[in-house]
Amino acid sequence: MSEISRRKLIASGLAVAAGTSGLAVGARLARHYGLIPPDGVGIFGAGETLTYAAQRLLGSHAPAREFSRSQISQNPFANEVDPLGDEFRRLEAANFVDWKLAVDGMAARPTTFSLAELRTFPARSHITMIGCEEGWTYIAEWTGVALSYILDRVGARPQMRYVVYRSIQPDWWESIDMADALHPQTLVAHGMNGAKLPVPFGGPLRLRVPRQLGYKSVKYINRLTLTDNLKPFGKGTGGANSDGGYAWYAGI
Ligand SMILES: Nc1nc2c(c(=O)[nH]1)N[C@H]1C(S)=C(S)[C@@H](COP(=O)(O)O)O[C@H]1N2
Ligand SMILES: [Mo]
Repeated sequence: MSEISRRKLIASGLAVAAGTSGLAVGARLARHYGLIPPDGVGIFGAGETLTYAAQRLLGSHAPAREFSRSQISQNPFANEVDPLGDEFRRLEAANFVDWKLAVDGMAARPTTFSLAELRTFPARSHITMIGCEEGWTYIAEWTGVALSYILDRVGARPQMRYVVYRSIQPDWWESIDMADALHPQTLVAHGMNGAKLPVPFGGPLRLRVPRQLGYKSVKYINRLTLTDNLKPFGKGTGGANSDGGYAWYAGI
């Protein structure tokens, strides 16, 4: 961003602090930069749109805070999930050898990867905090394949704007935009604290999006869809959580 446009943005941010007229300015700016979140017409309206746009413009490359090994939580809290179902239990009984991650949509080479294959890809790790919107957090080391590596591998088309990710739990799916999809900390995670990712924490495979709240880190993922349009998915807001009234962009 040029210095001038950055200054303009900061000025409009100040206008926001000054009152509601600033919201209109911010919303206009957000539209100009193509930064209207898919749920931007939701109950939170312009204010939420502005938060998203401001984070995208001012901090789109800022990494989530990383911690030291000594800060890893001794007793991380796994949020309870609905019963995982027969198919999951069958896959688990066979050590997940048949777990697959399908990657489809706007890709030159749509591909289905096995877990074993994903484990041979270059791995990255980071020690970050995950936090639930309900208030609790823990710090863990996450290991996995950078989502950007997978996008590269399948020949993601430059027109794509979102990655939709789905779980074996049909009610759990989410999406992120390219700022998060290409961010080096966004991982298709298969490890936690030096071991295979345990089932309560989303094993065998979880999308780890450390720059957003916990509900964007969907567990038990089995499908990624590259798209330029979120409208055809669910109610069209971009995720199961935003379909239910939460924010689509849950930046922290
Ligand atoms: N498939 C699936 N993914 C999920 C959930 C879930 O119930 N099912 N819960 C989400 C919520 S609300 C949060 S806060 C985090 C919790 O992560 P944790 O269990 O590692 O603490 O996982 C998210 N991913
Ligand atoms: Mo949560």
